[in-house]
Amino acid sequence: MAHQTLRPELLWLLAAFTSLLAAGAEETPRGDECADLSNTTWQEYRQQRVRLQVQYLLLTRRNMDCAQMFHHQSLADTLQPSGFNVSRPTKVIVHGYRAIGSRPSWVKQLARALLMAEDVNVVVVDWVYGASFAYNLVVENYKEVALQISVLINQLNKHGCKLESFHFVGVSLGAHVAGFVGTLFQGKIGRITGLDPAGPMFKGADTYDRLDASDAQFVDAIHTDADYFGISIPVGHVDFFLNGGKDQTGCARSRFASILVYFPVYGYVLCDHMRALHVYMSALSGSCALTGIPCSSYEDFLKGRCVDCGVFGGACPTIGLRPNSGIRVSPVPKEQKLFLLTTSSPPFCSRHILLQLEVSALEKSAELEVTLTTENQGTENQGTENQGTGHRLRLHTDTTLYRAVLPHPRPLCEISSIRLQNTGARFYRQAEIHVKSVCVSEVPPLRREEPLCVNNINVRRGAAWSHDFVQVCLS
Ligand SMILES: *[C@@H]1O[C@H](CO)[C@@H](O)[C@H](O)[C@H]1NC(C)=O
Ligand SMILES: CC(=O)N[C@H]1CO[C@H](CO)[C@@H](O)[C@@H]1O
Repeated sequence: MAHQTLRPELLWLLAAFTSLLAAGAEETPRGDECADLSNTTWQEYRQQRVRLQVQYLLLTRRNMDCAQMFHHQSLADTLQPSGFNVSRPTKVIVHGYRAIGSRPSWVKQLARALLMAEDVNVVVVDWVYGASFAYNLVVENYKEVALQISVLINQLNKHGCKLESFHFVGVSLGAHVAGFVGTLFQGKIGRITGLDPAGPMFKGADTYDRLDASDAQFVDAIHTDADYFGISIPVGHVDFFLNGGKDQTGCARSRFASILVYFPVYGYVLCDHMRALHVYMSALSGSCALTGIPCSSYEDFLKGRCVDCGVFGGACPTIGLRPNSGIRVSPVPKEQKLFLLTTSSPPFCSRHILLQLEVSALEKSAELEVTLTTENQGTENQGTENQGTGHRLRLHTDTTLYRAVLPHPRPLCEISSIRLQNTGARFYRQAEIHVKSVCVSEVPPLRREEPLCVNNINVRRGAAWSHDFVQVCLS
């Protein structure tokens, strides 16, 4: 495995410091009969050295909020008393690196979201002991954890669970653990979903050592922190890169500043990284579709060069539990990069509006601010950060045609007005922009929906121009 930029001594320091904050954190009261993930402290860790202590929790619709320990022994004769039903598919949740040895607080939420969506067995892999403190040591553990999980899967397989009925959901480093389980079963596992699969020490790794499309019959991944904790390369059949896969809306811009100022608030540093998990949980609730558009790069996507899902026969892949993410072509393409824009809060869904602009040749460069508004402002309390702020488009002297994909919280049919402002108030800027046409349409295109267009407008410097659309949404 290629050892990359991460410095172990830095992580030890981080671990030592954060363990001071660990005591009492993330502890919630619980009934004695319910099992929970382990937690460990720095002291315990030092006394025990690296002990994996992998254990499993089981949740089903019968006990959605009260996990049971799921022992190997309970598999000896019959599974029924445990509540595990071999006729149902099984979701396996694998958490990732735990810097401070605390139990991941999101596990129950994810298990619940999975159970609400489908009547399944949810098995939670608890490897908090092996996953805590020094990242480089944890990375040494992950294959051993995968090996232990494979023993459990083998036993369940003997009891009648088909390999294709298993769906692993791995978060961060957990995605690579799931990937290695997949490798051990020669890709016969049904599905692996990687939620921002870990990047440090994995990006340059051989596909044998990291999650890749050969690890399961279908592998999907969501990328939200590709420039830091996450991996930047596609690792599945489909790879959703949210907002380009690096910086998420509503998360701190400057990593350096966020570490210095908010370091004790661990979650803040991980905002981008954990966004994949939160978006996935939201997608499971099915309140709105998170649809990815295939494109070779984020830049091309933003420039409106990729506007449909022709490669998939027209149906765009969605985040969530649909088989093969909704792809019906066969064979499913590999390492397909998909792009989508999201809002900063649940349910995160954003519409993609394609703006097409044609101007008369300019003598000087210019800047045009485009704002789309929705009539019923009152109903829009979710993800309105793109509302009203406008999108700045740089206009150059050498081109007259512009395309851009903009996020918008509401569908095209609800857009009630478009506003253009010539914001080039500084020197050497075009005084008046003659817009031959400006059109907005939705990406991917909806059937029977014509673009909204306005032709022949002069937009003077400083003064705003706006136009109201009269339209209704067909249900
Ligand atoms: C197991 O699942 C199957 C299929 O969903 C169902 O028909 C059966 O009743 C379940 N068995 C038990 C004991 O719940
Ligand atoms: C840090 C922390 O959460 N410690 C808890 C770990 O779990 C034991 C019992 O399982 C608790 O007693 C600790 O308080």
